[in-house]
Amino acid sequence: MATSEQGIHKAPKVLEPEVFDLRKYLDGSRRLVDRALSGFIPEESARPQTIHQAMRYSIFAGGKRMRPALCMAAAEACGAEREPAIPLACAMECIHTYSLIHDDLPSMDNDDLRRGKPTNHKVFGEGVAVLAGDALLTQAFEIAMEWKTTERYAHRDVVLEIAKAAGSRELIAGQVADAEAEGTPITLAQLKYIHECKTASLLSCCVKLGGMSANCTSVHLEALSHFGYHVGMAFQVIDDILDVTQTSEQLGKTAGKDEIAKKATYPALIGLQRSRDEAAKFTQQAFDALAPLEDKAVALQAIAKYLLNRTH
Ligand code: GRG
Repeated sequence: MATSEQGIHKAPKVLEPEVFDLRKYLDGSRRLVDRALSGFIPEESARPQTIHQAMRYSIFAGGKRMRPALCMAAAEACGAEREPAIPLACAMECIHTYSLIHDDLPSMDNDDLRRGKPTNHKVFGEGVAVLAGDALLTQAFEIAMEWKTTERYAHRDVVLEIAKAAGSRELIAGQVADAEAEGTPITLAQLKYIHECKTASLLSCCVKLGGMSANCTSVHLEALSHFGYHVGMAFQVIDDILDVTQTSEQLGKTAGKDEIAKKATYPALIGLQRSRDEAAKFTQQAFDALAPLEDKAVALQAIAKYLLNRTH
């Protein structure tokens, strides 16, 4: 019989909602990660109080916690429990939250609303918001060092993954290219590059870290990397769509900003329906990438499906 290691795989099974309770699963992941984050990030009373209040304000402002959920689900897909992946899941949520704080700054997108609350700089001032972002980025690496190494992966491997995904060739590259493209006509290929850097890299990193914390094989790591990339692309295309179709109340952040800022987005370039088709195509590619993991990837499949159909 053909095995995963030989590179011939069964197609992933189609999930039936009754066999997997995603709501319950995501609530469980959120509880695990929130409890751990609360222990990892200094208390509000720690000196100097302002910076710790600002860090905790944004990290506990009510984000969807999709990146930690994907990280932990990837660990399960490789045969481990969620728990060993928790430090890496928390580290990635810190990096994500830092990127949102900085993205909202007056010198960037200048936004007033995030996660349904006033943005960090609106509450703490611009200087503290910059520092809260910096501190969360640094905190991520401190937290990553709490992770227990496995036979195949050392701290060096996970730190390198995180640093690359958050660095000037990926996350920061996306932000720079995005800012430079504002108000200028760009091609779909250029937009795809922005989305890959700004969103898909970080999501792919989360999923790979989950696999690493389960001591996954290189075949599985490659599969997870492809899955994360395609889920990330679908996620950002859907984010573009929601900016046009939903209200600020529904999103917890200012809706319609892309059009006002003359940002290139999938709907602006190819229209809403084709954008929906593209998001569905990326999600299908994500499902296909899971084939080597066979039927252990139920949670990853369910999350990918949920992200395609999300409304906020
Ligand atoms: C270094 C000054 C400086 C800035 C860096 C890299 C960067 C700022 C910003 C990029 C961040 C960005 C807005 C990426 C887009 C990804 C995206 C759709 C984020 C929203 O993710 P959700 O919907 O948010 O998961 P929640 O709040 O639910 O966690």
